[in-house]
Amino acid sequence: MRSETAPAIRLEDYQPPAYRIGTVDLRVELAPSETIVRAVLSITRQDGTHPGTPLELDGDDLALVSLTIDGRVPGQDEFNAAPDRLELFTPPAESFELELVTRLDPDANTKLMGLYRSSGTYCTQCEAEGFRRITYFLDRPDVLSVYTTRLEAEKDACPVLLANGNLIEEGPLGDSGRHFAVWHDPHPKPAYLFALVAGDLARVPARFSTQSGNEIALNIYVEHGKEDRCAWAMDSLIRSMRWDEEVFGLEYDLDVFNIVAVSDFNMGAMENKGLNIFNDKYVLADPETATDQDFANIEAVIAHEYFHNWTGNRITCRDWFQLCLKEGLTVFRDQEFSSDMRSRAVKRIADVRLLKSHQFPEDAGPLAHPVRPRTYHEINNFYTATVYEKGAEVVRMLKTLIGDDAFKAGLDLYFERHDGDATTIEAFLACFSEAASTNLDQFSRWYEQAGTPVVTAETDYDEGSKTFTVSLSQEIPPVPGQKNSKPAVIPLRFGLIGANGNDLDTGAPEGTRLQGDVLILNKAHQKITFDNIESRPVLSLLRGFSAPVRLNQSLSQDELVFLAAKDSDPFNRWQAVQTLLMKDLVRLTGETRQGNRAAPSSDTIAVIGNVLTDASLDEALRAQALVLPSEADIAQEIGKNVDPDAVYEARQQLRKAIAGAHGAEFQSIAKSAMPNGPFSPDAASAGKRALANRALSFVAVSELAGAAETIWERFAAAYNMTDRISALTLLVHDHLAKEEEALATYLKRHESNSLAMDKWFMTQATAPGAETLAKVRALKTHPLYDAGNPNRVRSLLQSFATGNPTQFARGDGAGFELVAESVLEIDRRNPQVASRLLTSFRSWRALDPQRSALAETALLRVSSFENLSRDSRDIVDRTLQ
Ligand code: 0A1
Ligand code: ZN
Repeated sequence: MRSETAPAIRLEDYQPPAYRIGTVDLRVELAPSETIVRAVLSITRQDGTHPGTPLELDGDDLALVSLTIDGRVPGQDEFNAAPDRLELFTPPAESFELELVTRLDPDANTKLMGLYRSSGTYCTQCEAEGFRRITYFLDRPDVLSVYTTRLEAEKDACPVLLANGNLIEEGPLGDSGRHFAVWHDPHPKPAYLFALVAGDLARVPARFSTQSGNEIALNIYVEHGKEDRCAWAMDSLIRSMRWDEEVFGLEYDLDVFNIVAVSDFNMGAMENKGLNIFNDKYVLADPETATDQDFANIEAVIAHEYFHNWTGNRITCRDWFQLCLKEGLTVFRDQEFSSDMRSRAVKRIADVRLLKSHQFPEDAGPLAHPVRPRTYHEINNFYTATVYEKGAEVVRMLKTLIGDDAFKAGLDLYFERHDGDATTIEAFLACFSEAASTNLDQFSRWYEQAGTPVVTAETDYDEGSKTFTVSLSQEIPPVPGQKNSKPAVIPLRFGLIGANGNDLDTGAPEGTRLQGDVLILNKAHQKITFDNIESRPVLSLLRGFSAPVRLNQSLSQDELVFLAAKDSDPFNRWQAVQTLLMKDLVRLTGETRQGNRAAPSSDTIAVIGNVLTDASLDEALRAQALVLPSEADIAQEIGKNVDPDAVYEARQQLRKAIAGAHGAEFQSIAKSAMPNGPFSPDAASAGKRALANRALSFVAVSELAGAAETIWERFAAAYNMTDRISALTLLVHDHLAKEEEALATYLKRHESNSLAMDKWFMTQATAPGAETLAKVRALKTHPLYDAGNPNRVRSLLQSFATGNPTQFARGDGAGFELVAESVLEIDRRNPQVASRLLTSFRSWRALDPQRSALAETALLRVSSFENLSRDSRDIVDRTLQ
C-alpha cells in the first residue's frame, strides 16, 4: 500500500494560537540512548480564546514519561498523549504550568532533526519542526518564549555544555562524574531557534567590542585537532559584526556568540539564538584542504547566520509561509556583505549564475512555487532557491525601485516597528511603502506569482525623426496550478550606447516611468521613445541583472560583439559574452543531433581572444567570462526534447575550438597568472588562481604538445586545494594520462580529511563517460562512503544526479535507476536528504521522449514505495503531477 500524502497546510487557514507559552524551563539529562527531558511550560490562554478550549501540543515520535498540570497528575480522561500529539481536553485556568517529561534516543535519531549525535557530540536542529521531537510544544514560529536550559551530562564525555543565551550557572553534580550548566536566553524566541550542544570539543576564542561598547565573547567549537582551521571563519564573523553595525546600524545583543561545527548536518548552518550550529564544511578552512570557493562560501554563510540575529531572530516569521521574510532578506544582506568584501561585479555574476542554474529551472518545472507559497505538505521542502535566492532578488528590486534612501528608511522602520514580532511580508512591505510614500500592491505580486517572467525587447531607430523606440512586453509562462498571471513591476536598468562606446545622456522620455537609468515595466506591453538620438545606439538592457527575468532581446551578432567589448556595465559585458557562447552552443547541439559537423562562429572565438588580452578587466572577471555555460544551462536554454549527449558533444567542440585558437595565450596565462608566495584567500589572489585554472582547462583539451603533462605537473606541484582540485578534475573529466594515479595520490594525501574526501567522491561522480555509473555504484561500498553523513551522500549521489547530465540521464535509464534506488535507501534513514536528492528529477519532462519515459519509470518506482517519508512523497507527487 502506498503511503498517504500529508494534508495540505494553507496560508488562508492561518489562525493565531489559542495559547501562549511565556517561559520554558528545560532540564536535559543527556545520555546516548536515553536522554530525559523535563520541560516546565508556563501557559496562558490568549485573549479571545474560549475558556476550556482544548490545548493541542505538537509532537513527533515522542515518548511521554510523565505529565503534571500545576503540580497535579491528571486523570486518564483529561488528556491524550500520542507520539505526534498531546491534547489536554479542558485546561484548568487562564494560566497554568505544565510539566512534561519525555524520553529521547539521540543515537537512534538518523533524521538529524531534534536532538541527535554527530561524531559523539550531542546537538540539535529545530528548524522547521524539530523541537517537537524534544518535547511536546506549540511548535510554530508565532509562539515566542523565554528559555532557560539546564544541561546535565558526563563530565569526561561532555566537558562542553552549551545552549542559547548567556551562561548563568555551572558546576559538578556531587561526585557522580556528571556536571551541569544553566543557560538563560532573555530574548523571547520561537522553538525553531532553540539549540543545545554537549560534547568534548575544542574552543577557539576571540572578542568583539560593539559600537556602543559592549564586550562580546566569541567562540568557535570544533572537534579537537581542527582548531587551526577556524581562523578564516572567526575573521569572517568579526567582519560581519562590524559590517552590520556600519551598514545597517545593527548590534549584537547577548554576552556571548557561539558557533559549533558538526560533521553531520542536513543543511548549511542554523541561526539558533546565540548558538549557531554549522555544517563543518562552512567553518573549517585552510589552504591545504579548502578551495577559494570554500573560503568565499564560509565568509558568506558565517555572515548569513550572524545577520539572522536581526532578520529572523529578533524579527521572526508569523508562520512558515513567510519564510522568505527572513531568508530572502538575509540572503540579500549576505550578498551585499560579500560584495563589499570582494568585487561587486564578480559577486553579482556568481549570484546570477546560481539563480539561473538553480532557481530558474525550479520555477520552470513541476516544483515551481511563489516566493511566498500559499500551500505546503512538508515545510522542509520549501527551503528552496525560490524562497532564498529569488526572495533576495525581490528585496534587491525593491531597493532599485524606491531608491537607496527610501530603502534604508524602510528597513529602519521595519527594525523599529517589528523588533520582537513574528510578522508577515505585508507588514514588511508596509514599512517601505510608508517610507517611500508609494503603493507597493503591484510589486507584491513578486511574492504571489510563481514562474520567471519573460521580457521581450525590440528596438527601432527612425533616422528621420531621430527617435529610438524600445518596445517591451512581459509574460509569465504557464506554471502548474497558476492561472492568469498578472504583469509584474520590473525594474530594467539600461543604457543606450553610442558608436564610441559611451552611454548617451537620454533624459526622461515622455509618458514613461523612468528613474535615473531604470525603466519601469509594469504593463504587459509598453513602448518607450527616446528623442534627439543622433544615430542608432545599442540598447544594453537589464544591467546588473536588475530583475529575475528571462530577457528575450533581439540583438544582432554585431551588437552582441559590440556589447562584449564596450558595455560600461561589467555584468552586461559578461552577459554579452555568455549570450554569444550560448547561441553557438545551442546551434552546435542542434547540428550534432542531426549528425552534422559545424564550426563555432568566428565571432565567439574572437571575443574570447579579446577577453584574454583585455588588461582593463581584473583576473576574476576574465575568469568568469571564460566559464562556458554548463551542460545544464544549455539544456535549460534549449528547453524541450533535450539530448544531453548532443549537449555534451557541442560543448566539448566549442571548448576545443577555443583552445585551438588561443592555446598559446592560455598556456602563458596559466603560468603567469599563478600567484606565488604564501597563500592568501583574498579576492584578488583568488581571482588570479581562478584565471590560471580556467586557462588550464583549455590547455587540457588543446593539441599542444605536452598538455596532459602540464596538467599532471600542476596537480603534483599544487600547494593549495584550489589548484590541486582544478587539476585533478581536468585529469579525471578529460580522461588524461595518469587519471587513476592522480586519484590514488589524492586519496592517500587526504583520506583522513572528510571535507577533502567529499571532493574526491564528487570529482569521480561528475566525470563524463559511461564507466562512471559503475564507479559510483562501487563508491557506494567504499570504506569511506557513509550513508549517514549528508555531505558524503551529497558529494557522491547529489553531484552525480545534478552535475553529470549525460550519465544521470543515460539513454538506458541506469542513471535514473541508481538515483531512484538510492533515494529509497536514504529515505528510511534521513527523509530530508532523500527528498532533496529526489528533486534532481525536476526537469525530466524537458528531456527527449525516450529519456523522459525512463525518468518517469524511475519516479513511479519511488512513488509506489510503501512507507515513503512525507518529504519524499511530497516531492514525488509534485514531480509527477
Ligand atoms: N535557517 C537556516 C537553514 C536551515 C533550514 C532548515 C534546516 O533544517 C531543516 C536547517 C537549516 C539558514 O537559512 O541558514
Ligand atoms: Zn537563512
